Amino acid sequence: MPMQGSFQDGLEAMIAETASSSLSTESLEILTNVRFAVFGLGSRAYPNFCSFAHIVKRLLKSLGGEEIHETGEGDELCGQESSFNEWAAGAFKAACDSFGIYDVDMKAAISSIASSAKDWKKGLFKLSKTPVGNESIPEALSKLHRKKVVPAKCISVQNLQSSQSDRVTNLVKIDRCGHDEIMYKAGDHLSVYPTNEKVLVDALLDRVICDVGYDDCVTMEIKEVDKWVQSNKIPFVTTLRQMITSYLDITSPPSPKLLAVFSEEATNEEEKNELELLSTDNDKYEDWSHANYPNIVEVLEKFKSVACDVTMLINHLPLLNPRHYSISSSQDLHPSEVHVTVALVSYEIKGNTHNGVCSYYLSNLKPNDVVYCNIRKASSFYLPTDRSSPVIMIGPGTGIAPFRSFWQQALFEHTENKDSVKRDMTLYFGCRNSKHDDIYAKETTELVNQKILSSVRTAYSREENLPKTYVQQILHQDMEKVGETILDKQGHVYVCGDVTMASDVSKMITKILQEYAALSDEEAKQFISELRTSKRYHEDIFG
Ligand code: 2AM
Repeated sequence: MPMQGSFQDGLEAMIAETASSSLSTESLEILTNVRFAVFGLGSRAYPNFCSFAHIVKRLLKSLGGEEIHETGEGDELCGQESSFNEWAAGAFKAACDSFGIYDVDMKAAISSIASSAKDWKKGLFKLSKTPVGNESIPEALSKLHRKKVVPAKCISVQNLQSSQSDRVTNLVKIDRCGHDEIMYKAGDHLSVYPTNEKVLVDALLDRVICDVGYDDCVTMEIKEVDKWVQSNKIPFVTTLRQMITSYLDITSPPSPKLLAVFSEEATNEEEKNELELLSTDNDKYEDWSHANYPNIVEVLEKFKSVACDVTMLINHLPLLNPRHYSISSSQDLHPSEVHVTVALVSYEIKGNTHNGVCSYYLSNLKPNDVVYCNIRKASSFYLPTDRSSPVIMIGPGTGIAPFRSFWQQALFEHTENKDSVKRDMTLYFGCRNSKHDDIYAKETTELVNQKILSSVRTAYSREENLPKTYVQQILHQDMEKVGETILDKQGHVYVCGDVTMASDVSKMITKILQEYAALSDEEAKQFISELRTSKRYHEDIFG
């Protein structure tokens, strides 16, 4: 999204301040006068694509550093891996030139830098059976993700949409089981470590070549010169079934690098050539992976002649990452629980059903099932500490999720001390239809009656006999109140939901400020930029 100078500057100042304040004096000293190159990761669907990388670059330059290779950008929506490979090759060459290193095998070195996986060759990796018992799942997840993961328990899963709706949104209640790692504040995220669908796991196990049993305790080893050592990829004892169920991502489309290995291992010439083309032609790869979003099982089903050694797969598959959900409960109100609101993702591509890994996993949980989780802290998406600051919450669809934690928190505050200042909280919600997906209508009506919520304004986009309405139109209808809250009462604005909605809402608030206070377009944008910098305009956005 093109950014206005003023807004960009405000944002940069904020991120730069965070970056430098997070670095200790010693680390700043270490980073003085270094030769460096930066590569940023991000998604072009979001504003401020790769901003952080450019800010780090400027910070290092301001500390006297010399940038030896142009900053690279990797867009997760398109060609991230190939952008990185190209950048890494250039950065490595620049580093060799800069440090006067001439006697290196440039091609081999670049190929090993530009790949997260070690090159797989027959005989270089093996799975060894071991009498040692398996690592426990939370310990294993903690090692893989370098953050303590703990076992919680499912209390209930309740579909909030009507039974006639063709979509599912679940309220999932989880027992924290007393773990400190699941202590949270309203606004934080719950990170859930899901498992892959059993049908996919079984299909993959049936397809791979391996000489150990699926349920044998094994370690993955790699040959280094003349001895076998444990591979870093899965650095503990586990079973093949467990690896594929809990630790490896088997649903994202295979990377070009893995397709290149498949091409080498295909015995059918046509398949070999097609795989080679996909692995080397970035445009073809992007078209193919966007059109089909094929998982590894579908790819191996299509390319039947590929001899798929299981160690090759383990080496190349990415880790199964946790999914982060805005928390929908207040820990003060429910000390032993944490709730999330999750839309079930399920769609068909060319006759194949694809389910979202974690939404499907959560949807199928039964009471008492173990769920591995921890907390991801919000950067500033918290209720104002000053309870007299009015709050505007904007969250269509599952964007409403964190606001349930806010109103529960307000309810707790009021129950705890009836004389304390009551917050002024207005909710702007959007859904298709009052009958099917007005998911928290009953709860919020009750809270309005109790005067915990000042008002709830709902935009119905597909209501019978009513024009299509989005939250931003209702915000415009409420211009006086919105303008007054933001400009005159030092209020806070919270927006949660998808990136397009968040951008449309931000434009509408700019327009409202212009009309309410007779500001120019530039002045209104500048004002929003200041709101963000002063942490009065908060966004929790997902793709
Ligand atoms: P729609 O599906 O009818 O287009 C929750 O998803 C609600 O947000 C739905 O009512 C959806 O409407 C609506 N929505 C979709 N795009 C939006 C946007 N850009 N801004 C605001 N609301 C949007």
